[in-house]
Amino acid sequence: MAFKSTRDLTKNVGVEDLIMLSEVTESSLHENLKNRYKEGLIYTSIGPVLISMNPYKQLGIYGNDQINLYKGKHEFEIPPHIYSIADKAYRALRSEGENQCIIISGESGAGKTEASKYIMQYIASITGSSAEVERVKKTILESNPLLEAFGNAKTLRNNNSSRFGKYMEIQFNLAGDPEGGKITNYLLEKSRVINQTQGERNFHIFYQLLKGSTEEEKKTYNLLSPDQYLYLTRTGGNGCFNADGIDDQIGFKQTKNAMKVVGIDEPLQKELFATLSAILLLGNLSFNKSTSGNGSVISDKKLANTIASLMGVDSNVLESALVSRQISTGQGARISTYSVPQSVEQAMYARDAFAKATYSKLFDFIVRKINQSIEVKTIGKVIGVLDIYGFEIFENNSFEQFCINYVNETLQQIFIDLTLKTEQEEYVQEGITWIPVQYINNKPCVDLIEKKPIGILSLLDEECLFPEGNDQTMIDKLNKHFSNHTHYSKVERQKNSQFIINHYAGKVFYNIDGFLDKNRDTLFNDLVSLATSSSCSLLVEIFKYVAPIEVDIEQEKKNRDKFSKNGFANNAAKTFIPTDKKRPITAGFQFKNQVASLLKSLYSCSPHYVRCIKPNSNMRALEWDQSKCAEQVTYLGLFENLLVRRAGYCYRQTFTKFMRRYYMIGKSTWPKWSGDAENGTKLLMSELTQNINIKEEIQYGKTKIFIRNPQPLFFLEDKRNQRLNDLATLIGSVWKMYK
Ligand code: AOV
Ligand code: MG
Repeated sequence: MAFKSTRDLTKNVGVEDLIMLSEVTESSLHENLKNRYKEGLIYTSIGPVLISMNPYKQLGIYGNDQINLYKGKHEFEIPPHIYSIADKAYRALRSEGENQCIIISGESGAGKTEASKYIMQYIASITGSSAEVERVKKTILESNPLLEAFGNAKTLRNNNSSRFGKYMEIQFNLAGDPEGGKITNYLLEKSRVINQTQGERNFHIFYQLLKGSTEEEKKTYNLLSPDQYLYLTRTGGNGCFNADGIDDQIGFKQTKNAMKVVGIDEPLQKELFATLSAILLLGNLSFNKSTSGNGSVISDKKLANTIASLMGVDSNVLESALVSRQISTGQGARISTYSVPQSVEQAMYARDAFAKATYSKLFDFIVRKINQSIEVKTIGKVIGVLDIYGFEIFENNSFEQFCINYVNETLQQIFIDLTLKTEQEEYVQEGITWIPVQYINNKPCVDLIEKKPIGILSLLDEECLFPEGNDQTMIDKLNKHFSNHTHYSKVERQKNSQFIINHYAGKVFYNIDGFLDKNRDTLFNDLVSLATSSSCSLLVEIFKYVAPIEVDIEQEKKNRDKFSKNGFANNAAKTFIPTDKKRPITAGFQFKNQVASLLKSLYSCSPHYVRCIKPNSNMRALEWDQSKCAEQVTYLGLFENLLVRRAGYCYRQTFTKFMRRYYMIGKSTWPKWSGDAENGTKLLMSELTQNINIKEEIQYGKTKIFIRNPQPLFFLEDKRNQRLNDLATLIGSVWKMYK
């Protein structure tokens, strides 16, 4: 059986739980992980935290056989596995009746999305099978390929990289079966629609559509070949159309099938594909300087007609929405509107903004469709699985990396907070004495980013409201406010367009270029009206939809008062804070709200952690790059995690379960202990510790025994094995006697 061989191997290859390391050093931690990884043992734990190392090959460790092995088992009975975490969360949900969340973190390509899929697969296969439960499970599972088609892309780091964050909650009924769920998506990297780094691709769906469509579909949607689109080839004419391990034609079939499952029927699919085609064609639309005045005109009217007909809009209206802008002045009855011609650059900007907005609104729409089909009206307990883009340090880090790293910073804070908090709370509850462990607190860094009114995001919003605000004024402001901040550094260079944040995971140089623009996220009203005038119901729907955002006006007003009293940026205070809900919502503001509400959900759950490691940058099977791994071990805080776990008590178990396992090794508790489990445990331990001096290693809580170091545990386990062997020999000889 696969499981047996896994366990046998682990006996020789390091320890399954790092708390069992006899020598607690960083190098022994690395050595242990490395040796296990090389043997294909990709899972190791630190107490309740699961470390998962990407093997970059199929190991045959997932599937029904393994699922059955892990079903209902406690983690100490069985080697660490992603199924074990899933099972633990599910068991806790049922036995404790509390919401659970599984937080998966790690850098790009470390295996987060794969892990989240195994968790879903596990939950789906251990739960019931009424027709409705089956439908819900199928929808949840099929939402994956669909969201991956629209939200994943080949990057230099991962051929199937998630370019959005996802929190998937599954709600269970009283029988413990999934009755529905909800997906929350975070900040899609929509800039990818119009441009990609060399060697990367646009979102998978575009290639699926272009390669997987029938001849007839190609005609219907006016599809070209991938090399004919500027949005797919802008990177120096060196477009990348294929991704190893990804079959776009099969992908297209799966996407269509998944659409059907989540309730996107064929007519709607057609509108969707036509819109995707229009987005791609928009990129080919170019503009000329108009002969009269300083405006611009579309160069290729035929192309404009094709796009307009795919989008169900009037071609002239499309042109005027791109090459001119309506501006309103005055108030009430005296409002007057006039049209401002746009330069060629401005028209191109509007075109790209329109393509990006349409795509990201489509993505949100798909998430809404999935949610509608698994929506539940009742309130039940949930398991949430968080699979969010990992920490990113690129050569050129922009607003997207800033947001991604900000959310990772807050997740790290939760990890520190909750791993230590739960630990400490348990000691208090059980009445155990212990010395609190010091740890690095990254709250100041989170504050630097999100604190109101003087945090980077607030200052950015403020700068976006000044008509004369630009990237340069922004960086001056940052340097002025934060030059003494421990997590901020100024870059003294001739160009001065960068700033540095000292994140928990390392120093990141951010390039300010484009920050204001991306934060403003402007889409001129002309384009919104154009889309809502469409005869295509999909376009109308996605552009009409306004996401509900909780704006805490009262809190903001208070901040404004404090803000003006302190005398900071007084003239900003007049415009900065909304007096009604009409303030333009910036991308940063929206993201910050989403992060806040995510944190609120996570804090209300019992957390489980999966820390993913990417062992090499070449995506090569079972190859271990020492310095890369060491880097990740450091910033995932694994060694610290281990120290905390060790500084406390590495083993804790209820008296009852302890007795169930070890009663056989005590003189007075063998062959049967019928007394109270607490007394039994104490009696057993006092017998065993008569000769060895480990008394100070043990504490008795109210319901549990705590053991500080693993040595006594090894001792207990040895004794138990000895006893089992003796018994086996005894039974064997009795058996022989009878034969
Ligand atoms: P990520 O989600 O952490 O990156 P993925 O889960 O997409 O990373 O994993 C990247 C690739 O590694 C997958 O496509 C698989 O080929 C391989 N892989 C990961 N986990 C396993 C596993 N357990 N067994 C076999 N192969 C695996 V990102 O979304 O880029 O942050 O943004
Ligand atoms: Mg991913």
